[in-house]
Amino acid sequence: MSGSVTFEGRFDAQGARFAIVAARFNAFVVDSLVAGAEDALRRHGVAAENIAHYKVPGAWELPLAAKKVAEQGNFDAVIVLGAVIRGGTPHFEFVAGQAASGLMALQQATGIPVTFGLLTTDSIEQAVERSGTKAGNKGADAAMTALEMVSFLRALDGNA
Ligand code: INI
Repeated sequence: MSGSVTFEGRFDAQGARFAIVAARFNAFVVDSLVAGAEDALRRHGVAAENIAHYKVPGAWELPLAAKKVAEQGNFDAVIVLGAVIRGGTPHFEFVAGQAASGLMALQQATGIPVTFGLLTTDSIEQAVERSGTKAGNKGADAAMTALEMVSFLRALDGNA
């Protein structure tokens, strides 16, 4: 008996509300991430009315949109979904890098889980693989992480 205590989340967050903020750019991939996220939440007991969807043009717009949504105070977690696919110019690095750092800064500033379902891939094939084919669905993964983090924060607060 070590007497130690482990705080850990479960995939269960009764009554929690989730925002799914998604980019429209590369919609053929992102729509599958959104569907995967919604499906994961619903199959883990989240009611449809506790899930709200938001869409913005591209990954660059995700941090601002997620910030405004988080600041409304209506959600326990924000799930951010998009796909930045490398092209022949440095554009990819700017968009993906700034989106990632904006989202991390947002999570730290608000204390609300902001999960990172933004694919950053070298090819369209890699993006397709991660949006519901052979490498799983990163939208579903981001949703599961949101669920676990809400539960984790509740455990820390003594409300689990
Ligand atoms: N936005 C994406 O979400 N994915 C991309 O791959 C992408 N590329 O490659 O350009 C992209 N660009 C658009 C960007 O996010 C903004 O919407 C645009 O620059 C206007 O601010």
